[in-house]
Amino acid sequence: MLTMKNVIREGHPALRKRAEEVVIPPSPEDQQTLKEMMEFLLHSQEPETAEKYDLRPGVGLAAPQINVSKRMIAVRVTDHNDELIDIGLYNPKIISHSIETTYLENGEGCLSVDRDVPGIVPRYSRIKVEGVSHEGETVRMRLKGLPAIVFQHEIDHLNGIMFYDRIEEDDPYKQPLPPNEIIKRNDFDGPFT
Ligand code: LHY
Ligand code: NI
Repeated sequence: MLTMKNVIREGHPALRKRAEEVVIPPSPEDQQTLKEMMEFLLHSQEPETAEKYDLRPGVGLAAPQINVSKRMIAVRVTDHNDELIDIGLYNPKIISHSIETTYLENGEGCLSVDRDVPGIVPRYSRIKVEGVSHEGETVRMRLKGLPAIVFQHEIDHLNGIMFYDRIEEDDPYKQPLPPNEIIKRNDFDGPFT
């Protein structure tokens, strides 16, 4: 079982690498890794399990964060219709995106970052992601709101990008252009409300 001990922290070089494509069909080893990543998110969102194993609640995890430099992500987040998006993807890719940008009002955090980094992290409001599901099928997903932000955060990890790289250094609260919507995390259910 994965715990916070398996999550590498900022400063570790693996977080700055471009992760390798996963060969499809995925090997049993890659399948096991992705399964454990999905289980980690589930455990982190169950209060008793999270307390027992001292897990930080999470809605997304990328393989490089457990020191596996491969293009795999797990996401477990509730959308604006209260529908659970619970998915593991190999080789996820943003195939199109809105011009409109968005950001989380209270900023972003990261399971690999043990400090608060305040500021606006501009993200696309809407994205289309293509990838290969845990079941081995090519899937395309249209995402907006918090799920769109989480997928962008996780896909960034596959490219060695940390959320704070996107914060304007000399003016962290500078409003991004063009006009954007602001998302309050508590507009959503889940571990953060
Ligand atoms: N997990 C963060 C988490 O709290 C993802 C996240 C995304 C936080 C967007 C805030 C905004 O679940 C990770 O750091 N995964 O990489
Ligand atoms: Ni992160």
